[in-house]
Amino acid sequence: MYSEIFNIIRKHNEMMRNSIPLIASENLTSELVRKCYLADFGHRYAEGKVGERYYAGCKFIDEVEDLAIRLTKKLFDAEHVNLQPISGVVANLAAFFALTKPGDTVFSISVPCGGHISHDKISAAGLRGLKVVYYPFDVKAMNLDLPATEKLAREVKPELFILGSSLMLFRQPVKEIVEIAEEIEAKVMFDASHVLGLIAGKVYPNPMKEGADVLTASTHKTFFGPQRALILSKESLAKKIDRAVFPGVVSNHHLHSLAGYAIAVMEMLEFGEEYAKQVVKNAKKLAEELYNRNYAVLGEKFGFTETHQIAIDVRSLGGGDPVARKLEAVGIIINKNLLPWDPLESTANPSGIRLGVQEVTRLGMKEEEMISIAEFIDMAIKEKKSFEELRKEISEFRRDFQTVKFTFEECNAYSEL
Ligand code: DSN
Repeated sequence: MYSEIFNIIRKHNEMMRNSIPLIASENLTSELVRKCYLADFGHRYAEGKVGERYYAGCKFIDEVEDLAIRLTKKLFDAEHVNLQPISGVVANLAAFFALTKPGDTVFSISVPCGGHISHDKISAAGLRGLKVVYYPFDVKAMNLDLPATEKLAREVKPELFILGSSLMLFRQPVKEIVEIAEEIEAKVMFDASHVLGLIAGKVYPNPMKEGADVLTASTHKTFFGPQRALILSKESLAKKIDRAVFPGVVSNHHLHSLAGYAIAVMEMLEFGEEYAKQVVKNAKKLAEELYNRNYAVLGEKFGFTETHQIAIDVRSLGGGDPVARKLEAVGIIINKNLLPWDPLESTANPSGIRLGVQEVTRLGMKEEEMISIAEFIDMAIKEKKSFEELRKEISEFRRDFQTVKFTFEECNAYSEL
């Protein structure tokens, strides 16, 4: 019976090895990171802080967590680091517990404008009992409407400003929001899940250096880590953050991925700048190539993107759902995405699609390959060739890109069982 599971995994690996992976929240880990998954750590418990555990047997887990904290501090020049949240939503929930009380008001970017669900009432912000007010949003600039935000903030006086999004094409005005926050004695939190690797690679400004109080992030989108999360904060908030994480929202943290995370930080320290630069170059190139093929790529006036992401309005092509399905049929994996004018009810078939180039960049692709990807996307959407033919061509195209780069020991991207 168990072999059935392995067969399914093999089929999945086979599918991914022959596809063009463009989901903006995913990435590949190196062999070194993956090896750590199999260590005994994953069978153990390590509640509490390094050196103050509630379980015996944590001596070596302490050494790894302590090293991972020190490396993370170095990478982000951070005052305080907590590596125990097991996911981005859990990190956000902990930050809300540390920074707010029930009934407080927060400013959030709405989900159609790119905000993450955990910043909203239906998820973590709602669980903490927070009142959510949406930032005024400038759709053309795909960014906050700063003058309108300033005016609204003085009227509403929120306790917390939440920045960072799931659809984030451009740099958000952290410094300017910090100035407003200081004036009304509010805090600023930046959810860097999507751009953590770009911050590490110094192509996206570090929000903590711009005055944010707290940074939360998952570690596996543009970052090289396995799936987990972290919180950086000012030293003055360290106790509150640590208490909110444990015993607040985490008991044991996920030790199977702790050592792999430490390796990912080392990879970022060594290769992060080169990788992040290439990610942004690739995103700009792919956006430009699609725009030149008459796709309604957002952010044209601002160079399309400053991150790993591209957003396209595909209403004229039937909407995000049929477009994503067509692309999946030829092996191009993307997600349908709400765009700012979409009502929440349109999630089944929103106006847009979102593409991310971080994973193909980690596979070694550069600008030249972005031209090929744009051509494949165009041929699939406009059905210029049969899906079968395109699937074969994409598979052939992928043959030269099977190895995880920007690591100490390059490895096959999809390990065989
Ligand atoms: N919202 C998911 C994404 O950006 O794909 C992450 O939680």
